[in-house]
Amino acid sequence: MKTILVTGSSGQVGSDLVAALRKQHGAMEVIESGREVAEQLLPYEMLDVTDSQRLGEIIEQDRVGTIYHLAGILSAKGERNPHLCWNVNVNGLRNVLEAAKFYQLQVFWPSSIAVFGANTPKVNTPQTTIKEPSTIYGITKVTGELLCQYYAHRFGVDIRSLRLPGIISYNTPPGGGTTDFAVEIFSEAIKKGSYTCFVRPETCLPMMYMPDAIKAILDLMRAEPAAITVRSSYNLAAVSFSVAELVAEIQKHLPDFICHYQPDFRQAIADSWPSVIDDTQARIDWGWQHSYDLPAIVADMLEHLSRKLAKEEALQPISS
Ligand code: AKB
Repeated sequence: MKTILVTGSSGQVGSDLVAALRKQHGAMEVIESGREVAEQLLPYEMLDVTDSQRLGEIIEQDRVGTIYHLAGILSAKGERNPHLCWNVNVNGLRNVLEAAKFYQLQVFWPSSIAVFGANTPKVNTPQTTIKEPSTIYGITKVTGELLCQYYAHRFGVDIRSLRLPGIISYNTPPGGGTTDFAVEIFSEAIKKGSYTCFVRPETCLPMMYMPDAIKAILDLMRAEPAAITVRSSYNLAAVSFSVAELVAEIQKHLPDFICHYQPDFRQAIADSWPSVIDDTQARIDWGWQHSYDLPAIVADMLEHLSRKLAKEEALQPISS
């Protein structure tokens, strides 16, 4: 039987996706990979995705049949280090696509709403529209989408992709995105009762709860190849809300919660992205449907995160 390799498996989406894949396929069939030396009981490989030789070795040695290629640098971190962002996001993806062509692998790769820019329609952003991103991250995602489409059409690689919105979750924090505020706000609300947000209250972006994101990835990968009419990347949507709306929803549970605002360079990135995405094509082609709206996300996040933070606090050593 062929195994599944997940790159960037310790990241926000990776950690939840690995758990879902292991439940579905068995713990030993899913191989995590990353750059950290990890003490692991379950299959784990050290991998820098820019190293094509190492990638090939893992594919051969572990009989890999599918790659979920999640390793990448997000928007805010990318602006701090554009060279690293290009190298990891574009050269890493190209290595995966070359390997997929050679070993006939199925591939999932996340694109992002960051492919859009200031000239894109902001509301009901269509599947096919202007893509002129202002960030290096967005540029790597547009390049990646074109590479995916090229490898699918020219070489028959079964590559599937989604333009992910901001993902909200409680297991693993996001690392270096513009939408990170929509995750950080929850732990700060519980721990401190206040949060200083790096974008303005009226900033409205497309968002999705992690269980919906995992369902979308698994549904897309299970769909019949003939149903996949988009080989660049599908628009994918669930909910859109402003920071002020998120704050108001949190205050229904924590009435004393206060949000302060101190916009930084991430405001310009958020302002360049759409606020509502049209994902009709995904709904038609492979039956995409989301489950969580804003009230459901907030209630579930606060419940799980409160439990997690209480457990972490109980495990803290008592200082003398
Ligand atoms: C980011 O903020 O960089 C990501 C994304 C929307 O791609 N969460």
